[in-house]
This record gives sequence, structure tokens and C-alpha cells, in this order.
Amino acid sequence: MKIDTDQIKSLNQKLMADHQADFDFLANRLNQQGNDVGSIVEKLAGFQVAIPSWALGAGGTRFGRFSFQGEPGNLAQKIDDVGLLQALTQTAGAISLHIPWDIPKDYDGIKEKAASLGLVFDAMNSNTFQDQRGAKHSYRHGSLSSTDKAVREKAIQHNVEVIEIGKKLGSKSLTVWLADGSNFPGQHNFQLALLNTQDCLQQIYARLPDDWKLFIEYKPYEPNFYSTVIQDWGTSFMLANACGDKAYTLVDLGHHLPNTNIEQIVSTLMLKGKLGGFHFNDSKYGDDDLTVGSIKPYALFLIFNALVYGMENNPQNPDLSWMIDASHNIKDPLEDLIQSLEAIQEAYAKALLVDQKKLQQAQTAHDVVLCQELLQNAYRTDVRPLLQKARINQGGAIDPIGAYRNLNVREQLIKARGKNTIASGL
Ligand SMILES: [Mn+2]
Repeated sequence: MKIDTDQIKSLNQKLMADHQADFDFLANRLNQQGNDVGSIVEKLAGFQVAIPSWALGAGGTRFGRFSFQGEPGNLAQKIDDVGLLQALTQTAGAISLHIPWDIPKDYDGIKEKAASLGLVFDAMNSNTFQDQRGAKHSYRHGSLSSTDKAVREKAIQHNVEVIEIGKKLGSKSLTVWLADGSNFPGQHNFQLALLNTQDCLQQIYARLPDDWKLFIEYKPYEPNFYSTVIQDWGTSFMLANACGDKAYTLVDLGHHLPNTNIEQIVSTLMLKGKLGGFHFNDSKYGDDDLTVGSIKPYALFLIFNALVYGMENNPQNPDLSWMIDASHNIKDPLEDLIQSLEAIQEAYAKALLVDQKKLQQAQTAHDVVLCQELLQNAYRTDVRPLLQKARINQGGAIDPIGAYRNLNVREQLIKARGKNTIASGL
């Protein structure tokens, strides 16, 4: 199914008067405080987040998976779903594919479909964390870090294939996340595992087209519980430096031990020009992959504050590749993603409200109280009318969740696809 702009317009009509009153009130206030509301709305409209192809179906846990009806059964349907998100939110202008789950059969058809929905192909994701059917060599004991040369070769070759597929789709980056690590003390020689990984990443990097980027994602634990080869940003940063200028660190919010200061990590990486990608989700305990902003919205705001500072002050750092990396165990995946997109925009808008000049003065004057006031005044502002304005300007919905429910999107997807379809992925 496809949502047309007239449907959205007519739903917006009913909410327009309230929106306008809210927006006028807020814009007036913010302009008086010295903000440029027009430019904030423009920045919000330009902020596009990639949706990963594996997030459109129900996610599972190791205890089970509860299928969500009407799930996309193939790549074309996944792209349709991202198209629905984009039509409603105007914030989801890209899709990030996972290989081998989403190898296109008809490249022209897939490209055409994406283009017709206003979508581009963001980073390609390789998979060396599970064996494919009939595989001759197993990743059971690691991939790029394996002590077995044949396994390492196979993992390198897979990444090269992912690059080739991405080239045909117009993608410009490869994200590598490794599950490599060990479960028990003594199982790994840490140095050998790291050296093997570095050597393999360099070989993959050598096959990267000139206008591509390599993103190296880190994670402290899981699926291995004693050690992980690329466990933290420092290891990723070191490996990216060992590869070259086109290699960057990728930060995933859920890939940190509890209470890690993620805003400080992104600040350091942007200062060094090495933050390439960013994955959104939220968590309470570990890599919980929950809806963005559902647990720690203030932490998200503080991270965005660091990101906005970096975007404005660090020309040495490239434009970031933004993606939602979440899993949907009990919510409708599309509703969950709409909530995440809203939370991302909200945190971004609030960060744009921080008076950086005043903050710097307060920092210099050691006025700790004022520093906190400046951050929290921005955080406490209800910026939702700005988000609505950005969406309206681009043909999106004032209330995306309301529109999704009003248009009976899930019911229509179930009617078209059936109750028993299962999206490929975890
Ligand atoms: Mn991730």
C-alpha cells in the first residue's frame, strides 16, 4: 500500500488550527529568545534517518518471537514499509540493507521502487555473525579474528560482496559489526584476535571505492560474555586509524556498559574527525534495542547537544550516517519506528535550542548553575510544534501515529500480505 499526500492533507486539516496556535506561540517565544525558528525548522526537515531493513518485522529474543501480522515478506515490501514511514514522517528518507538477508534479485526494480518513494540506500551491513545454509567454513569461533585463515578469507570475501551489492544500489558505505569474542578466560589470545581483525579490516578497506566510507561498530559484550574483540570506541578508533582516512568509528547507543558517558565519546570522536555513523535505540540494562527516547530521553538530548556542537564546530568530521537500530518485540514495528523518529527529532530540536554562546561564557566563568540552567531550559521546551511544522512543510503528517491508525495501515498490510508473513532478520 501507498499513502498519498491527499490523505495526509485531509487528516492534517482537522489538526491545523491547533497546530498553528501552538506553533505561533512557541515560535514567538523562541524568536524573542534569539533563536532563528525558520532555520531550526529547516534543519529538522533536512535531518534524515535510515531505517534498517531488519527492523520492519517483529524482533525476537532468545526466548521466542511473536510474529506481527502483515510483516514484509521480501525486500520490495520492506522498501514499501519505509516508504510509508517516510510519507508520514518525512524523516525516514533512507534504508539500510543487511546482506545476505536482503540481496536484491532485480536491482533496477528495487532502485526504481526506492526512488519512487523518495528513498536512498544508506550504509550496507555485512553479516559474519551467523552461518548461512551450506557454508563450508563456520563462524562459530569468530570471523575476521578467527585463528583459521580460511574462515578469515571467507569473511573478507563476504564484505567485498556486500560492497559490490551496495555499489549497484548507490550506497556509499559499509558498516562492519563483529560478534567475535570469547566466552571463557583463556579461550582467546587477545593480541592475536586483534591483529587478525586489523589485518582483515585493512584488506576490506583496500577494496573500498574511493567515495565510500567504512564504519567500524563496537559493542562491549553479547553474543560473547567474556571478551569482545572490538569492545569499545577506543578499539574501533584504533582500527579505523589503522585502515585509513575513509574508515570511521560507529557509535550505537545500546553498545555501552550502563552509565557510560556517550556524549563525551561522540565529542572526542568528532574532534578527531572520526565519527562516521550513529545508531539510535534506547536501553535500560544492556543492548535492549528499545524505542528511541523511551527510557532515557535526557541522555539522548545530552548526546544530541554534543552532536550539534560537533556538526557546527568540527568541519574535520564528515556528515554522519544516522540509523535506527532497534528491535520490536511487542509493538507494531512501524508504530515503534514512528515513535523513534519523533524522539530523535525532538532531541535534535532541543539541542538546537541550546544557546552555545551563553553556555561557553558560563563555562568560562565557572558558573556551574547557569550551565545546567541553559541545558535544562532547552530540554524543558516542548518543541513538538517545530517538528510538526517541519513535517507539514514537506507533506508529512502533523500526527504520524494518529494518521497511521486513522488510515488503518496495519489492517491493510495484513489484508495484502496475510497474517503469516515473516520478515527476514533476527
Ligand atoms: Mn548497531
